[in-house]
Amino acid sequence: MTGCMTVRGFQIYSEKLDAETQQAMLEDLRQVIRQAPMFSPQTPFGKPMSVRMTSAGRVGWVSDRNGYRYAHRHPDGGPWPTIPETVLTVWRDLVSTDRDPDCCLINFYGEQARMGMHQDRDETDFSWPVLSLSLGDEGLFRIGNQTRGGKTESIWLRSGSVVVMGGPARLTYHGIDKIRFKSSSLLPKGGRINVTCRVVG
Ligand SMILES: O=C(O)CCC(=O)C(=O)O
Ligand SMILES: [Mn+2]
Repeated sequence: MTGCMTVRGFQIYSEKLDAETQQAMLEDLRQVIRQAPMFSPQTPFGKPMSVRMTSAGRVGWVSDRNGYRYAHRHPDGGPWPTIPETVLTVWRDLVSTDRDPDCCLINFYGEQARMGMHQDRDETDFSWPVLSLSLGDEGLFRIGNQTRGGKTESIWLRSGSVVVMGGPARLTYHGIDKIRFKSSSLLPKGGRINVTCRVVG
């Protein structure tokens, strides 16, 4: 495991999770997806998002014509599964043992998927960091500023990379510009999974 570097307050562990841990986490996430299938959200403006997603935890993140928000139920009406232990272990290691996250959002990026520059600001409590775990193909992560625009820095997140976005970086703009499709063999059909854990408040 290599160390941690800090880019604009984002703590980046590029090789945090070893191959065995990645495989175990993937199996746990597949179990979550079986209970709470991935869906394709729409932005509040009615545009389909290129990323597919689902959640585990007390609440899940959803988006549709009614806005971006946390919901107690999956869009199908079912409950969200509990957050897998493999994910909680990383949270307790890098963020806190005092409390677990409320939401574990699972994003899937196919070959053409991306995520535009945004802030994570649908939570009511910003005092806790957001923990991000990457599995599968590499994704080009762009880090901006506390307000939209300005110079940015980009870094490739690979399978097993972990990012902690806390303190002043909690409200920094960020996004995913592209995926290096089939750069990893973890997901046999290619693609990238990103898991973000948040205290919602
Ligand atoms: O895919 C990533 O690495 C970032 C995901 C993200 O920013 C989010 O879900 O809010
Ligand atoms: Mn985000």
